[in-house]
Amino acid sequence: MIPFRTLLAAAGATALVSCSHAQTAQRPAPLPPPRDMPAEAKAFVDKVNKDLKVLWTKQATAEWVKNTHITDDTERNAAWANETVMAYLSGAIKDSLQFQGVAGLDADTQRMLNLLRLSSSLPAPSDEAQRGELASLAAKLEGMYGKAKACDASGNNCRDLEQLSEVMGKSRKYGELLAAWQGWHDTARPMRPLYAKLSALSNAGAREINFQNLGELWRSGYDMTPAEFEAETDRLWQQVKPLYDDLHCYVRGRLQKTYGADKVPDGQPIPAHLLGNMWAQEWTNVYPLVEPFPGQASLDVGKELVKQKWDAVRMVKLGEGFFTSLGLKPLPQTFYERSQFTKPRDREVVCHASAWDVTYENDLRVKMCIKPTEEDLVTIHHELGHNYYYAHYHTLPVLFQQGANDGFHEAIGDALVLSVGPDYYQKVGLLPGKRAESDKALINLQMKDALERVAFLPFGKFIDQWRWDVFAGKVTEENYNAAWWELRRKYQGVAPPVARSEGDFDAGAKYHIPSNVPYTRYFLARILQFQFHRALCKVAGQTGPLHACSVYGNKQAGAKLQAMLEMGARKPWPDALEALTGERQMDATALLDYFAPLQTWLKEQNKGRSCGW
Ligand code: X8Z
Ligand code: ZN
Repeated sequence: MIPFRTLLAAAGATALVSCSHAQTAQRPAPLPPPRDMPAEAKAFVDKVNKDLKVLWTKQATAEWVKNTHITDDTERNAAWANETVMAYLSGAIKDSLQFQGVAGLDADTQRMLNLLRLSSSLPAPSDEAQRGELASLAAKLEGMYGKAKACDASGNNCRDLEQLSEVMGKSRKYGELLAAWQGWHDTARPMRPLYAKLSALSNAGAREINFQNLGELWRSGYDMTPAEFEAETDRLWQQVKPLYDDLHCYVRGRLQKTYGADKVPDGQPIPAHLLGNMWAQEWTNVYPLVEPFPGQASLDVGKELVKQKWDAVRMVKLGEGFFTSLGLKPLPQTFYERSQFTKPRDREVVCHASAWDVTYENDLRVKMCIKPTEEDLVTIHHELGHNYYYAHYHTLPVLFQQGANDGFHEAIGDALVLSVGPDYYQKVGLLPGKRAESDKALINLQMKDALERVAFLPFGKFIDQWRWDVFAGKVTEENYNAAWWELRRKYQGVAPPVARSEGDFDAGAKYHIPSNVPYTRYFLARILQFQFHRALCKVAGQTGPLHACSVYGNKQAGAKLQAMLEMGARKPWPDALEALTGERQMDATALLDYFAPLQTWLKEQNKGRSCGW
């Protein structure tokens, strides 16, 4: 395949020959016909779409193989494929600049030109050696994360992230939690210099395509200016912060009862290893410690999954069943043949869950290391949300094969899980016995939901706050770790359980940093999913409180959802949002409505406490 810029160069050479001929002729040769720029632009994006489909398929194939079997060879192979894509994109994006500001472009062409410039979250410099270095750094960092293990001082008794996460979720022993936390965070220390180089090189790549830095490129993907987008995320955070503060205050009070006020003092951030999760991003695992009404009905789906010996395929089929209940098509049979559902015993893999369309033609897969837990059941729905988005837009040109914005992609599966409650679990046999309906049971349920979805909000916000500052040069390698903890303290109200230094690289202990996946998408998704849920409930004709609504089995809701999924990235995201919800702004009022009963209860509980940190 010939990259488009090679063709352009050839055309340019021809024009030069005829020009020199004109100088020697008796009569001036007729002027070349004026360029039809709109038509050229259209032809250009057509060609780019075709080229990218081939290149991205090769890249995704190499990435799939690497992610499901990490070796030096598969890493190198993936790095090569990435390098080829990087080289093509830096050429094509530069070529596309000739169409900037050209009048008369059709809307699709104009949009695809913009999307092309934003299409890589890791743009490379045009210098070949630098590009090669960037590609190999990216592959290496992701591999380091995937293979990382915490071993004891003698190098024995190694534990991987899955094992350490189990400790983080289940143990209530301060020291045991600390060892698991510290063990994992130590694995990221060697990533620090590699990450510094990776950000310098991709920043240089971003500058070559006229962004001030990589953060500006990332913030440009939202149909508004980067500054407007940053202000928008701040506005959304301010909408939800009071609810987070109420939850933080209550949870800290309860953790005090378990670990003592000396370990969890009032007015101070919570030690980051006590919240049931390696990154304190979702707190569901501490539910038993904070349960509002012990003994009242609550869900323990994990226990049932284990008791009834559910395997991974059965869990995935349950997830698929939610989507088909809405009238969406079953997943292709190849999905079940090609996916990785469980962790292979005999090789290293990247366990962090992801969803794929390897050929951009409905070759759907998930890659997970599923265990019979409620957390994994929720993640399955999340991943299938990605797969169903892919399934609905795979006939569009590849530049449109994306979510309306990346937050939309992350929100689909989660929005459907908002319809999953006791009724649903009872129907599918995961909640045996009679279920109680009472105000107390509702608060228990909402608490569990909030530990997942409300606790996450500041985490979703601060990660890119850190990276935006790194890319802008406000945070340098000398203060990576200090800046990381400053933001965690400010947004999450958590603190490191032991002193940290600039020898540590705690950011690297979170998948999306070494893998270079932008993170604001998850913050947006936690807000959008409630907006989607509210809209789907309205279509389904449900008029009760938002937390009580379920759209399971509702075909009208399904049709409305499909109409948005089919748009892909063809239209600006406010158009897609309007198609589903009638609204054109991201807005957290749906989330606040949903949690209104819990927030009232929390405020009551927190009376007389000194909240904040
Ligand atoms: O990375 C993910 C998904 C894949 S897109 C499993 N999530 C974020 C995380 O794990 O940090 C989903 C929730 C937030
Ligand atoms: Zn996702």
